[in-house]
Amino acid sequence: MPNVIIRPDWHLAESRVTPERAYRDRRKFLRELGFAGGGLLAASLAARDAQAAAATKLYPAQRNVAFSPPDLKLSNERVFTTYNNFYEFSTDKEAVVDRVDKFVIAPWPVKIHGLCEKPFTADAQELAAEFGLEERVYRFRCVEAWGAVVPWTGFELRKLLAKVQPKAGAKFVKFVTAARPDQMPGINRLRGYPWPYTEGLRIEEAMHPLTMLVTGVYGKPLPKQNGAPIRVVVPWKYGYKSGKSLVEIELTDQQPKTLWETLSAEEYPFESNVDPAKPHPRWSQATERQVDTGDRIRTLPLNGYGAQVAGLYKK
Ligand SMILES: Nc1nc2c(c(=O)[nH]1)N[C@H]1C(S)=C(S)[C@@H](COP(=O)(O)O)O[C@H]1N2
Ligand SMILES: [Mo]
Repeated sequence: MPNVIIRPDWHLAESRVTPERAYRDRRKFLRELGFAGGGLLAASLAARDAQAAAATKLYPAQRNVAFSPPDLKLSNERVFTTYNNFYEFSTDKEAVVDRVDKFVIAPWPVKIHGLCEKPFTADAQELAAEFGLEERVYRFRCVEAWGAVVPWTGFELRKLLAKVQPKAGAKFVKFVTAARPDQMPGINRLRGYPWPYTEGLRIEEAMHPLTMLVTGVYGKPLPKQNGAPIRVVVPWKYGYKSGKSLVEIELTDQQPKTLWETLSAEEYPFESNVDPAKPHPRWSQATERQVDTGDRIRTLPLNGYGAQVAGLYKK
């Protein structure tokens, strides 16, 4: 090995590739978490390690009791985190966890753009540090008639939207998730699917305080199979609205075409609020099987969040 350091193309000073403000915020973030030092940032790989280490300091986050009903009993962590719908890896829920090894989740730039005054791009870790994390215990209801009670760690999406300042014409928020055939073996098996997995909300739904960007679960950073490093969670809608491993959030004036709506609009319409009175074309939605105990419980309208969100749907 010749004793020369070859700088790869990507080795640019961070201050040259990152908008100045984002760069300063990141320095502040690392300093606050005890990873001070300009030299560290210049060495981007070291900074990355530091970020990963710093990230774990953000967990567990304090539980927000106002958003965590005391009567909800958490689903078993091992069961919930190994029973996954993540078709980019596998359609077999119990196999997803064994197929995520090659999935690289850091660094992870997320682009927030579209019809807004202040678009920006920031790493998922920086977003977690900037907006602050809290834990909330939410019900989770998959369209396939299973459910769980999950302690998510994250922050309200509306905080991020406020930062980019949506323009008046912004009526919808589109979520785009990672699609990397080399790291996600399920994509090659479902070639006919309109990848990337995309989802969307009306802007009023996205701005609702219940809608979270989630970076952790069960008091730890999100495991890859649950959508690391950042996903959205919309607890009153069927689980597929909660896109995993987000790379882009776009404000738009058009209702986004979602992956599931494109595949089967009658079965998976855009709105998709949990509704026990409205059966899926192929099965009832009146009850749900709890994923860990196997107990069958009655499904609640708007998944039990009617008091908070019914106002969004007044005609
Ligand atoms: N990118 C992506 N996001 C996704 C999915 C997916 O296949 N790919 N599945 C959805 C469905 S159907 C459900 S029920 C939830 C499952 O999330 P969990 O594995 O964390 O329980 O993720 C949703 N988000
Ligand atoms: Mo689902």
